[in-house]
Amino acid sequence: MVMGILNVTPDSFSDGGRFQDADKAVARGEAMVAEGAELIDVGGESTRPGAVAVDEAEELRRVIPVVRALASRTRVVISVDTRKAGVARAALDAGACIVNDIEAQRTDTDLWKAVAATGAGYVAMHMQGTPQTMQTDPRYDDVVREVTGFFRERLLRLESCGVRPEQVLLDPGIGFGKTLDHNLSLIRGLGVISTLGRPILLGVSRKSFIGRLFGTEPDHRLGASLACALWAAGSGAGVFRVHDVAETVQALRMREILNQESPTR
Ligand code: 8Y7
Repeated sequence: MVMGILNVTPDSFSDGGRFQDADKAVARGEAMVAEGAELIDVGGESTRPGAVAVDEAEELRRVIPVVRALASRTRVVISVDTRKAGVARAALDAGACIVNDIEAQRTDTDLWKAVAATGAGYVAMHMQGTPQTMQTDPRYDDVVREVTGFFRERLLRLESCGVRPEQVLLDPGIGFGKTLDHNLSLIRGLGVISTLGRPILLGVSRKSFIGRLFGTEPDHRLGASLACALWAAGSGAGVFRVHDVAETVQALRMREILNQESPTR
């Protein structure tokens, strides 16, 4: 499945400032649905390395009108990308049904209680550190083992807060407190994470590790983004969080066709 990225932030790195206005954001969301996105991830806080924090009132102001409009105008599954329990609650109330939590290493359980109370989906993303500091010298002994262990422990802790494993998707958090080699190891190691038995969500689209490999700006990283998605689809990733919806849908569909043994048409 393809999850389209809908940033409603003035400072997001690849479509920064273009969809600040709620109407434009909704139109972009509808366009991604037309391109084949089965999920839309709406986010009002930039989490690129070094980005400044957004207060709750501002995040609500950005996100809620867009969630509400998309929920009333489309049947797409809406995910809210937030670290704040208050924003998660309001978005679930406005029609979202998944919380995308880049801070699944959290210690406060408020957001989990909202997920438990509503039965919503929950993306547990691994991050080492915080967006402000995560790219300063991230370290692991064995990144695949550590991230897998983190998920195993989180699933138990989530369950003790009333969030059933069936509600949870796992995401290794490419670029969140990881070097280039850590990112590559995690993509290569998705098969290990998938032994936990939960769906895997992967976000590689236009990320800076691709820029490091090929020396290209974000809007020239599509080839490698697609290659990662296809490769990952073969080792257990089931949901792809992307900017380029039509291209990713087409690539994944082509892979499916080639994997079928009998002729399709
Ligand atoms: C991811 C994400 C971002 C990701 C999940 C970007 C919000 C940076 N990346 N959420 N968010 N997984 N679950 O490049 O990889 O889109 S923001």
